[in-house]
Amino acid sequence: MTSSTTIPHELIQVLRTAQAVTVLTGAGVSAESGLPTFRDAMTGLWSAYRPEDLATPAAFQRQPRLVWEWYAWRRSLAAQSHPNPAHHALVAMEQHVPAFMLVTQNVDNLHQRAGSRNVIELHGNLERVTCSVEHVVIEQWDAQTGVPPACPRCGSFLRPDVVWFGETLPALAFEQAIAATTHCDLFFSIGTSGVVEPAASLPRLAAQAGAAVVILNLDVTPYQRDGIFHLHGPAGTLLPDLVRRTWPDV
Ligand code: BJW
Repeated sequence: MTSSTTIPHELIQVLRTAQAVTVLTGAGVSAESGLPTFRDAMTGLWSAYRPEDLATPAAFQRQPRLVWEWYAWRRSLAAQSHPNPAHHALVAMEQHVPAFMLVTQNVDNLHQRAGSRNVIELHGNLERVTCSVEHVVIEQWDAQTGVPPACPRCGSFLRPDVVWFGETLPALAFEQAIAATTHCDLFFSIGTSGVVEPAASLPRLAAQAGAAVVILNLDVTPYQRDGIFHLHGPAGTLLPDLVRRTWPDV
């Protein structure tokens, strides 16, 4: 369809009449809140840290203290940040679309804090911790029991409730994401590099199921092909613009 930094009129028409919209988000949506992405060459987390040292079950087994402390730092960064205009625009979009689902890879909780209601967390949420053995969410624990702290039920290490490389995604969340992807008229992929599976396959799945697809990113992404709207620019500018032009009352 088109590749542009301005919003195509055709997209505004499609969004205005869509009955079901599904949005996949990645770290780029939170970049304008001051949170680092993963793969930016200069500022991305993986430019300073190796994923295999921090975001795998083997890393946690080898160096549980290091992994726990890295996630504690990330949790405090997220807690100090605020939702940006991209998060708020998605809240407004949800309020105007009959069936809306937000599928996020982000663990920073900013969509939820902005007020998005139908949110599927594909990669977990930094605000929760689980027992590393029993995998149950633990609400309260004693920080004096060590780093990482001990599970109050069984004494095993606690861990962040996020999905590391080599782990499967939460089954229900993934099923719901597939259903929302294959039953929408319009699918957005926003601020994600589209390299981490299985989330990376969702835009293709949506297109195969007949949805119009929008890829919104600062950069060129793997989905450069015909039949897709490409919006290049910051989500914090383009999304509010799209929402305002689609529903001028906003
Ligand atoms: C902006 C912007 C602005 C910036 N505006 N845009 C099939 C093929 C190959 C490999 C695999 C496969 N299936 C499974 C795998 C293995 C693996 C995988 O995908 N590896 C690839 C990297 C090769 N996947 C898994 O292991 C997954 N599990 C799984 O599939 O289980 C089944 C299975 C197991 C074992 C073997 C086979 C199958 C689990 C993946 C878990 C990912 N976890 C992480 C960490 C979460 C916790 C934490 O936060 O620490 O999730 S990794 C990290 O990447 C994080 C993110 O959610 C995820 C995606 O990153 P995202 O969001 O796309 O960020 P970036 O930085 O990559 O991109 C940001 C984008 O924003 C850029 O494009 C910018 O341009 C843009 N941007 N500012 C608009 N203002």
